[in-house]
Amino acid sequence: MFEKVLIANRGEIALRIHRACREMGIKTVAVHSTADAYAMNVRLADETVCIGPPAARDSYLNVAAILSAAAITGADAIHPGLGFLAEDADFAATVEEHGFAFIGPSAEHIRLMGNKVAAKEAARKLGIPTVPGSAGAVRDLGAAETAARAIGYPVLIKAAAGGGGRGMKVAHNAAELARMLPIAQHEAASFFGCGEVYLERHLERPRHIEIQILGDGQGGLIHLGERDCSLQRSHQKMVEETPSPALNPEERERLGTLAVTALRELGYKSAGTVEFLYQDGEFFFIEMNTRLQVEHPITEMISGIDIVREQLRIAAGAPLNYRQSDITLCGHAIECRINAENPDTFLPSPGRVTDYHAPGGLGVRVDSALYHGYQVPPYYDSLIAKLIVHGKSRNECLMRLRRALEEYVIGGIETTIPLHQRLATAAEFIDGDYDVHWLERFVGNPA
Ligand code: MV4
Repeated sequence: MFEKVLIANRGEIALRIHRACREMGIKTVAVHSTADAYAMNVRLADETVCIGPPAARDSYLNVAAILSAAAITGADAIHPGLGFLAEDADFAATVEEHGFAFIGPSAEHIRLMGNKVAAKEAARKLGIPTVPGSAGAVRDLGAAETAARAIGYPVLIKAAAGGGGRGMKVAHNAAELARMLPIAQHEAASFFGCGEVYLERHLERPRHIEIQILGDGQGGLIHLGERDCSLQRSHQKMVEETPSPALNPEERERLGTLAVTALRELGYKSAGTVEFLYQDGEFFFIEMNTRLQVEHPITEMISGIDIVREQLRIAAGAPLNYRQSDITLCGHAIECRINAENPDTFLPSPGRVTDYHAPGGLGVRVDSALYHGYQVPPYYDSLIAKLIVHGKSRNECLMRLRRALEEYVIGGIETTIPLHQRLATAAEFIDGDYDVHWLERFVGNPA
């Protein structure tokens, strides 16, 4: 096992990774920007290295500074966390070239899944159903019109280098396609540095269901069930739950077997998530995330498996300790993402935390690097805490969630806790009756 791991991230996820390392007797190195000098993950780390000014491109995305910090501290391995460099194939390759272990999948698999056209083609070849769409990227309007006629309108234009929904456009007919294609291509080029776009049939009211995978790259590969991540606004997930209230046991089994068979054939290593749209009893692959995800704790709560610990073991060359038949998914879990934002306008609300009291009790977990007196910096993502609750049934979980949200005190800044309180009593949420558009209607559009 590694002796010392450098955590190339910040905030709650850096703390989450630190916790797994400490439990395994691994020393940690926290790298941080000047804005994060007093962060909890930095305070707890065995060693710390300041890698630059607040702007992420000069610190958390500064590859030379991170590698230098790893060399100076004698780290064996680097965990990228999520966001920042976590899905940068060149970073993964560079880390290994410099003699450190990269705690994640192979650079080749990160690169494959980073291009959504290539990922979809790979998924199709591995027997995973995909959304009907163009055969790869569409070069010009002629090719796009031919593809759209075959798919049937409405179609969705997506960027090959995109993901997470940025830059998508719906076209309801040939005229809209002609108008939007050049805009989509131009936006793709400027947002993602690659102008390639592709078309898919537009599913109008899907749910977003994803499945958690763990592979050891040595033939061992299991899934830990699905997560329903349909509750999002502006492509930011707000609440996730597992199991999905939409699936019956047969559908769950079918999805699990599908994902496991495909990724075992690919020889996938580390934690990964296969994303599907689900509508009218059918699953369609859309993307794969080759990293730890924000919502991984709900899977940990129902599986009892520490996903970060498994990532560390796998990166150190250990085979998976579990077969699929060893995995029992137990009860129900829900995560609320708490952001330092005004709960009505969603405008960021950085500043000093003047009161802090986290909820506790049976079935309650809080993943957060907040503390009394902490100054939330204005430079980064506004996620400040994740409240995760577990219960024997979905109903027990919902009751516990309302109780925990009531206990949670974060003073001095605005947070989305009041919005979560409102959501936790909404009939459609209680009934599990929602698709990917429901939350946006529920919160209204403040913009
Ligand atoms: C779609 C879709 C409908 N039809 N693809 C948005 C995020 C990106 N990962 C995929 N997304 C979508 N792809 C087809 N063919 C609707 C969405 C979508 C969505 C998906 C998941 C979660 C929230 C969403 C919100 C709006 C649109």
